[in-house]
Amino acid sequence: MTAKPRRLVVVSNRVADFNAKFQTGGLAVALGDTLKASHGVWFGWSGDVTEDAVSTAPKVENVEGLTVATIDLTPEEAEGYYYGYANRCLWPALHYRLDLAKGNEAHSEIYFNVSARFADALMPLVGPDDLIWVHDYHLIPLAEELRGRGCTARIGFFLHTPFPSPEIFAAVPGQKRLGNALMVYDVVGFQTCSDRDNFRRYVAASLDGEQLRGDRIAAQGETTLASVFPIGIDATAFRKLAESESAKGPLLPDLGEDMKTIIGVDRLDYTKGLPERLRAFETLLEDFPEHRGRVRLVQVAPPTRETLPVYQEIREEVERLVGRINGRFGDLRWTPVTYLHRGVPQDILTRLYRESAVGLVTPLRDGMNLVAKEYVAAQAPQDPGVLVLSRFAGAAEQLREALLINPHDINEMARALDRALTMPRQERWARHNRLWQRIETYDLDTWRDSFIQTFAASDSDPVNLFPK
Ligand code: GDG
Repeated sequence: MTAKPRRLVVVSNRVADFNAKFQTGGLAVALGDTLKASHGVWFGWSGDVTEDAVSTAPKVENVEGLTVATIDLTPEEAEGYYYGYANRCLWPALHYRLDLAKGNEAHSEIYFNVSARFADALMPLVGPDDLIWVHDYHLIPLAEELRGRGCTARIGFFLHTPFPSPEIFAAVPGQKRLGNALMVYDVVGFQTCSDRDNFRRYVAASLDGEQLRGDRIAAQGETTLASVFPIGIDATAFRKLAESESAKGPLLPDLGEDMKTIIGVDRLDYTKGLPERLRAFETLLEDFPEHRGRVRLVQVAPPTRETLPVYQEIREEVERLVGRINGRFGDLRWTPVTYLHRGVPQDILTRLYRESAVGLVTPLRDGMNLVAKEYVAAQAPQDPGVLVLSRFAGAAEQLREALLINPHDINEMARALDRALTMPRQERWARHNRLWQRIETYDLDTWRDSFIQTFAASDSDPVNLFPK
């Protein structure tokens, strides 16, 4: 049986920057290569804000066979859709922070209208045999808008964030419209079983839906497939990079053989549990004085969404805690916390992971958390470090051999840090081995391919994204 040639069309809030000297985002690499090979399309917001955005045609460029199409947003759209409903209402609510979720009807109207604008611009670029893959919470209404314009292509959606418990989602302003819009997709993909189950329960409770066979659910006259596709990393490439980088010698200043490093890498977002992490490190130094002068925390925290006040507040809190710990415990030789409020290049990051005895990942909620996987992949297999991981990161469903902690329990975290810093090599090795196997098996290619195959599953033909 010959496979029907298919083209992949990826839609996300922003498109990858293909003019950048090197790609840092894993998604850009994984999807970029597939898109180039299938002569696909990547569509999204250019990142530019212009007064006449609505009347301007999309910018279309060709990058090695891939069509990159972008539109600008007006200042009102950027404010209402991106900074407003998406990041001030949906992002906190999806991470269980209803206290921070600011409902604003004007913003949610603009959010829905931006999906309509995306659909207008996308329609001339897509055909009936395309697979349209929409990413993340910014664009939930897109399938509904495309269908309303007569689009018959298959449309799938992947949520990179958690899907919260139904009681939380039911409290999101505009939730019914969102829930109904999700049901229009042919496939709705989640990071974890718990996210999928939350969605199922929400559909049953709030949309009078029902579960059909397997992952298929029905509500409001629509049926969709709600399935789990845990996102991964390019584990082999990461391990290779870490090996070649570590051959360059140590990156961190040599403070003697006894000095161990704990590494944290996170956008400076309130979901990542940074204050809790710093308090746990402080408690470690308080309750386990034997570690004083023998451990340092290196925290890389690049800025994100800085114009929103809640992000300015979290930055101030983090900086206050770093100053307090360093002032309280540091001496002329030893600075307990090294804090970088900026991004570092990929090669440096990989070396930092490799040189650190502990990877500390403490989100209060996280869709998956790729840093956890990258830390594991970067370890020297014979003498690996220990991953300390929040139970509330999606990654905890897969990475069960990490030291799993509750980031709200500062003392438990401090004890886990002590255990990680003193863990015998045999146990480190055994845990790492299992973690590595899972990361290598469920890598980025597996994620992409399993989504794409499921997505086209109702076709009798196998999918062929690479026509001759
Ligand atoms: C969302 C979801 C989900 C960070 N700092 C630097 C740097 N990074 C890279 C990391 C990692 C990526 O950014 C962050 O990914 P995470 O998964 O940890 O978190 P989010 O940004 O919140 O991502 C999340 C993800 O989407 C994918 O579905 O896992 O739950 O929230 O790759 O390495 N990279 C470099 N320098 C830095 O300073 N080079």
